[in-house]
Amino acid sequence: KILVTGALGQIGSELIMKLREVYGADQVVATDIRKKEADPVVDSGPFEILDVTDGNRMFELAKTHQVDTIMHLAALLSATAEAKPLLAWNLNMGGLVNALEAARELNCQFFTPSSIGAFGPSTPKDNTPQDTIQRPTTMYGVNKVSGELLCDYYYQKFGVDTRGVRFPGLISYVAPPGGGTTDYAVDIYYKAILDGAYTSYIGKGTYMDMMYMPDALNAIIALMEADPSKLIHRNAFNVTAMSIEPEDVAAAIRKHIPTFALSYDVDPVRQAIADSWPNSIDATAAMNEWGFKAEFDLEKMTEDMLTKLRGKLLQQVG
Ligand code: VAH
Repeated sequence: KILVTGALGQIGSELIMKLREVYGADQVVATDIRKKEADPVVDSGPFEILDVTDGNRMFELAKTHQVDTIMHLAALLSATAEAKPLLAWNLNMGGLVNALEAARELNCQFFTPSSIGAFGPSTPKDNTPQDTIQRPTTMYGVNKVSGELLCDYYYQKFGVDTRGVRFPGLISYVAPPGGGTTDYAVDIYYKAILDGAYTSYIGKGTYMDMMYMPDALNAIIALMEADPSKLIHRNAFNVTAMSIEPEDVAAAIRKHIPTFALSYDVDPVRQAIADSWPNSIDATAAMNEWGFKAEFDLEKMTEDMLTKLRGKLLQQVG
């Protein structure tokens, strides 16, 4: 059985449905700080209210449901964390240590995502290696590097089977992301359909790694099911599907919406975060150690995003 925190977030809202499809609805306990009415995550299987800073309740829920795996997703993303750094430290690190302690005490396998945000300005920017300098200059990045080290510590010191990936920007159409830097690459698709135009807060020529959500979900399952004897690394593997900048996304959209117009109104805060991150990362270790493979490139992702969003948005517009 799997307990997932942050089940109503951008990753959680799709990971829950995927895990329930693969392992059975009753095998996946979704938790989040609040309950959403008439939400597929809440209605398709076990759901519990959990504030991850409450270690006792985390332990009690994991024990009661007799879970053998904890997937810890609840966290504040980069832009929000930069606006509220102390809250981010307390929630991101307090939640993580609570989840790791529950996994240690109950002998659970453990997953939590790191991010390309775990790299900083002194990290090699192009084809960033798996093992390299990590001196991030954002609170989110400090949280992610600390989290990688803490998860490796729990593996080395206590034998907890911790595994993680450094996610690039994730693009999806189910739950709108909240408070990220890469979210321009999600917003652009929504606005392409609703307005035929988008004003990007990330500047022209700003390359970042991205991945379509279906590839992210498959990566989590592939890593967690991988043969542990083959894992040289654990926390956390570089994974990516593409390195793109706003103009690339606009060009892909124009293949479907020829009149799509992209303009810029750069947000200095999120631009500074993006500029401190790699342009492209190297995912060779993930490919070699557990067969990571992304199926969606920019063209394929754009086609699927626009198709799925048209259905979703025009249904809402009625
Ligand atoms: C963010 N979407 O922008 C997240 C992610 C690599 C980006 O960490 O903060």
